[in-house]
Amino acid sequence: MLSEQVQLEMHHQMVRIRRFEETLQQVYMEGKSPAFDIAAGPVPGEMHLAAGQEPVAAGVCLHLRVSDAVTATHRPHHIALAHGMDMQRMMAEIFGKDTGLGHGKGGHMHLFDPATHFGCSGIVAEGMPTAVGHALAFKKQGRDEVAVSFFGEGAANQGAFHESLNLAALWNLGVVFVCEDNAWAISVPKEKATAIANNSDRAAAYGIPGVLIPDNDPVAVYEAAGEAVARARAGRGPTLIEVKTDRLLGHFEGDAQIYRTKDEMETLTQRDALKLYERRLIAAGTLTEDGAGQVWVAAQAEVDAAIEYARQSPYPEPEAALLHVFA
Ligand SMILES: Cc1ncc(C[n+]2csc(CCOP(=O)(O)OP(=O)(O)O)c2C)c(N)n1
Repeated sequence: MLSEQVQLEMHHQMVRIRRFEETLQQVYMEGKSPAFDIAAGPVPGEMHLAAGQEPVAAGVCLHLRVSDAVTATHRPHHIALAHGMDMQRMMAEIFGKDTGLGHGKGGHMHLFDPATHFGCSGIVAEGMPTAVGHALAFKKQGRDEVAVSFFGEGAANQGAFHESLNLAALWNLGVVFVCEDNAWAISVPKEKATAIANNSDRAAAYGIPGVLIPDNDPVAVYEAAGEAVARARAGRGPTLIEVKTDRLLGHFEGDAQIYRTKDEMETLTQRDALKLYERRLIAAGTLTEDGAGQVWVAAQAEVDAAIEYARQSPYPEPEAALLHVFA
């Protein structure tokens, strides 16, 4: 049984993420509509939001120290927030501002933060070998920090997935691989691209534990991640966790999602993991209706402050364009 504190903290993190993603969804569209113009408005470029995938972030990251290494994907906000990234500097980076984590050069898919040992990339599957490298470094330094790699089920068909699992297993490294199976890689359904139903079964090929979380439940994720992180910290090697999660929004903002049926969209809304979890906490008396409302209001205020910080921040000077980049 999870402590009330952990249950409430997971709810808090999930609400923060949801408000962040939904607010950013609105702001992103400023200046881009009615004719979608990807370069216009305060947030230029693509935008991949993770509403619906909050249980994965909240359930895993509550076990981590900021000194643990985390790698994520082109859909990184939920993980970055749950791992403790500064929301204002993160938002400023998304807006391309000089006060951003990468002085506005990376944007939303390239959030790099030494303070929380966090990195992500627009290159699918990039984070897996990077996490193995982090874990190898921790081992050589005699530290008990762990590395966690989050990736989509589409990425699990890349060679880097297999290479990473093999080396992590062979060298007995403290890596937790977390597959966020949201059933879609852009518009490609999983069953059209993957030979087996559950990527967690692939762990057996490398002699490591494979754990399947069949629904988008933060408590189940928290429990599985607890074991995997403890195992990694104790020097007992890697684990692969697969969570069947839900991408409530499009692959990117502006995606018309013509590949999804109306029925699927309705089912997704009805089984929204955050709403179900909140109702469960209220039914159990762990949270009151008022208390839940306050969490949403506080989260909105935190996000609004981050948006305001990003809007007010200056763009980098043109002379800085070639600083800190490969040229
Ligand atoms: C190496 C590489 N190949 C292809 C792409 C184009 N691409 C961007 S996202 C994506 C789908 C990724 O699907 P998945 O790993 O399931 O993550 P999700 O988008 O569902 O979070 C693809 C193919 C890319 N960015 N990098």
